[in-house]
Amino acid sequence: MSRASTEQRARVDVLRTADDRRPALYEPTLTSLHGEVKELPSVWLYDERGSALYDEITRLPEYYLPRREGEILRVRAAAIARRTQARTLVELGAGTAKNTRLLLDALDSAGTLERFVPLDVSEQTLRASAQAIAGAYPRISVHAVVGDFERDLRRLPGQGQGPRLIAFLGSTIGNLYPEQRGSFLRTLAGALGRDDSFLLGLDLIKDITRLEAAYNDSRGVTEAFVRNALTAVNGELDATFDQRRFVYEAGWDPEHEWMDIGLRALQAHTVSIPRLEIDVEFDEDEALRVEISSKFRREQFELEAARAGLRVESWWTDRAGDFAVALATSDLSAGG
Ligand code: AVI
Repeated sequence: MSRASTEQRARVDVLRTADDRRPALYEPTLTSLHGEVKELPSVWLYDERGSALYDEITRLPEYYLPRREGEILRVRAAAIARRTQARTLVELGAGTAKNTRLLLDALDSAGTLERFVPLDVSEQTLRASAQAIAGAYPRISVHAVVGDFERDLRRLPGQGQGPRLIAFLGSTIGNLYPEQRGSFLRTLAGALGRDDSFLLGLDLIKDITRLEAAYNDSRGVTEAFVRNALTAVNGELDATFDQRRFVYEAGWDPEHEWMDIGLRALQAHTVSIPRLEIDVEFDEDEALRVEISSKFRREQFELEAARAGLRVESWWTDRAGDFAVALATSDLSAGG
């Protein structure tokens, strides 16, 4: 396959540029820094450097999630391809799309797949992975979308062109607060057509030591990933966050059943954020949350999905029972 034809088959639509997204971030940043627990919206994690660090996280020995998900997909991908007959594979929050290749392989071998639609906020990462996938799968076209999976679900290519499989892998859904997650699942149920399916990766509740180890790796890559959010805010908003005044912290919250991930102020101090026209005062030991990562139980998740209008048709786990992949359809689609 020549270089030109690979490029022709890899189109990238930019629904939201970094410049569009930035002002939309100011308001939530302001609000979350004034919450009961101070917080930075987790989107600050995913600039180009953050996306590269996350990619590194997925290869860490402690971070079992992608390997467990891969184990499930290797066994189930052919059945998923048979069941869904997908002509379009959409991947939400695509990043570097590694486990997606298992789905692409199966759908490509089944002969149904015509297009791959990865959606991600990081344009650079998306462009690179769109090119790589177009090169590796000569029979399909790649129509990448730079956008936001919470807001752009109804604007995706492939609608009305046969069955779509919408995949949301890696347990990224765990990074949404329960309320946000509910509204995402409802929007998704409304966006699925009667022939469409939804494939979701979910990290399951397990031994706390292992959960905490996954977010406190020995090489400090997760810490660098989280600290990068401060660097991003300093760069974009002229803020004065001083890394030396914070210690990294990621621990299990048993009440909410999520990993609470962020930084803690080592001493009382004030951070200025000129672009938001605020000064933020930190007490000694005060937390600054940067992300939550919820972990799931089957029964509870199925109820939550049902409330949103999704029917979980299959639930597969890896041999150790660490991770689940769920295949769902919508009860809301016409005739569904
Ligand atoms: C993207 N997401 C599923 C990751 C997680 O495990 O919640 C983000 C992450 N944060 C720290 N390590 C990985």
